[in-house]
Amino acid sequence: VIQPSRDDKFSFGLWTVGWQAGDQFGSATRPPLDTVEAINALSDLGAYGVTFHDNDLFPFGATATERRNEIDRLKAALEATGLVVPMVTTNLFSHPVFKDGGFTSNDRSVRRFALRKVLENLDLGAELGAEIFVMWGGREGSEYDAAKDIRGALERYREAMNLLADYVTDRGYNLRFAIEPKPNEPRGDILLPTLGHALAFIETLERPELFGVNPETGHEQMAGLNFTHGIAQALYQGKLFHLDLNGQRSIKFDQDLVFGHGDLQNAFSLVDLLENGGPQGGPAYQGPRHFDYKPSRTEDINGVWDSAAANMRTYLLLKERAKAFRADPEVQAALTESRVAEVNVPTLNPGEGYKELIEDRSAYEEFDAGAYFDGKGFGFVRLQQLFIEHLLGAR
Ligand code: GLT
Ligand code: MN
Ligand code: MN
Ligand code: MN
Repeated sequence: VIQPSRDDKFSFGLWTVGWQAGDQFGSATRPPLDTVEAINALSDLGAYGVTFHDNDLFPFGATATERRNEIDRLKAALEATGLVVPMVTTNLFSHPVFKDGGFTSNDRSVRRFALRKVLENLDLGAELGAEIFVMWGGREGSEYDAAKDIRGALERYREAMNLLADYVTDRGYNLRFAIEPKPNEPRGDILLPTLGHALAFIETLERPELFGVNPETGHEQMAGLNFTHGIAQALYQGKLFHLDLNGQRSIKFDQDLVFGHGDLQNAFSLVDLLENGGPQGGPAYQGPRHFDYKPSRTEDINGVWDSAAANMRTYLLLKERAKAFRADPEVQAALTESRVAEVNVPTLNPGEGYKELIEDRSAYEEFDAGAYFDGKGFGFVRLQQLFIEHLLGAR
């Protein structure tokens, strides 16, 4: 039986199950969902954590008393269920004041306001024991090239990140930042549009060690990129601080489907990487398996919980399938045939440099490129068919 448990570390944003399903073309189809009800239901389904924006919990402009009241209700629900808050984030996109961005608005007073809003939310994250602070800059960008000085905006982004890093360091908070890239929507073009842009930007910061990425499946796929490859690079660079799992079918608006309901093959290779890609074949990532999806507009509250359960169930099914894939002797033979492990062998011999390489006649003068490739393939298609057959449960 497939039954999610706390050990699986599944977490959900309150804004996911709580989404009322309004869109650009129509009003909401679901009533608001209370925080405590959401936490109880997610706990019953087997999740271990919840995440939220400040304004998922209390409205923009809430008084100190209203804010405290909602935080206390949240804390009581966490205590009653045993759920934790692994990550917190700030809403710098819903209120009209952020229409040209928070950290990078052309209006300096908006930028100062945004920074204060985030500082206050860092205190809340620390109070709740969160270890990751996500920053999705959905409004940081532009529609028109002449309207935004991109280098100036990146400099302001950097100024903001450096200030926030100073704050958590001085306060002694156990918080690290995860930048969430997205190519577009709501802005025509968003700054730090892909995981690669974010990784490069992080290296310009004063405390780069405090910054990593929070890649979202659909966001990379909206840019036509391979999510599994991106996650592998983030892991390779020690920067996978958190991740947003969901589903997306090709390059189009952000669909936020259930995990696996988009590119299923990519979801399978991702779970295989996360669960079996570690140095000894174990998990390559130990953090929360966080779902950032939107229960479709067609669904009522039962559909909301069905879809929440579907995310976890699909993940666990793929984990089971990935284990079977790895254990299959035919797969192991195909991996050997395809020389998949050979890429881990350094290209140069120990101590070898370009001088020795140039002296090695077998590497070049005597290397028979024609004979080597004549009639000999890598067998990747056979390997891929085995991958598909395991995914289909046919083996
Ligand atoms: C918003 C966005 C998500 C981000 C959230 C974090 S907010 O729903 O579409 O991808 O992860 O700010
Ligand atoms: Mn999304
Ligand atoms: Mn997201
Ligand atoms: Mn989203």
